[in-house]
Amino acid sequence: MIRPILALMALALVAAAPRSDAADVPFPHAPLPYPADALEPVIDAKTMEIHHGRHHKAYVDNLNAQAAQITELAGLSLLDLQRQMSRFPTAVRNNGGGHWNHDFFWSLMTRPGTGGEPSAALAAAIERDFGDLDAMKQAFQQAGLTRFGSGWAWLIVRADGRLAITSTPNQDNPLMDLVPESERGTPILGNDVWEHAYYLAYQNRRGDYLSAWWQLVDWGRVSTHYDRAIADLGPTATDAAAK
Ligand code: MN3
Repeated sequence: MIRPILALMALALVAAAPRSDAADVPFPHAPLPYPADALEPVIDAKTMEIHHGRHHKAYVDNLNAQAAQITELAGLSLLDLQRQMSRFPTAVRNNGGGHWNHDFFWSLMTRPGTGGEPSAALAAAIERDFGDLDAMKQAFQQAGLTRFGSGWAWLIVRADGRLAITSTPNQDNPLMDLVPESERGTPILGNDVWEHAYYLAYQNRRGDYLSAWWQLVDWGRVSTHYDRAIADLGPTATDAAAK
């Protein structure tokens, strides 16, 4: 009779876990915006299923568990949480960052070769700040490649309206108020360089993953993020960047 008892215990554990797929949690876990195999062959379906369904879900479940303990956390939007992260414990930093970073990451990708090109405004800003698109890509890949251990590579709009490449460890991101000033800004593009993002298909070849990943980038989406980041800064920063 041990077997049915164990099964019942397992069911009870499942029922007690925070349900991040439910609509009534402060921080819901949205489904992927495309089928898990949509990004093949650059990112395989199995990697996407594990990455979204287990890694990302764990961040969301943990964040909701913390929101049940910390009342003021449940009242914040995910974006506002990033900007006030220094007020909260490390577990919120890791899981709240992990949730925002992955939501952002899924939204930036689309079927290989269908992501178009940067808008005229973004292309002009890339030329101004990097020389050309290839130079920006090289700098971005270098940031991802040289991030020791786990973390993210980012293309950000800085407070002065200029573009910059940064990298953050773990699940930090450039929105967080506890990230050094030199790394801070509004992300318009980001790539996950944790091994869980690429290891099944690329093993230790992070550089191959980083260079193949460009096939997935939805430049329409990145351009929209750029426009919003510039609009949020207001006309003064745009003028300063143009000089
Ligand atoms: Mn990840």
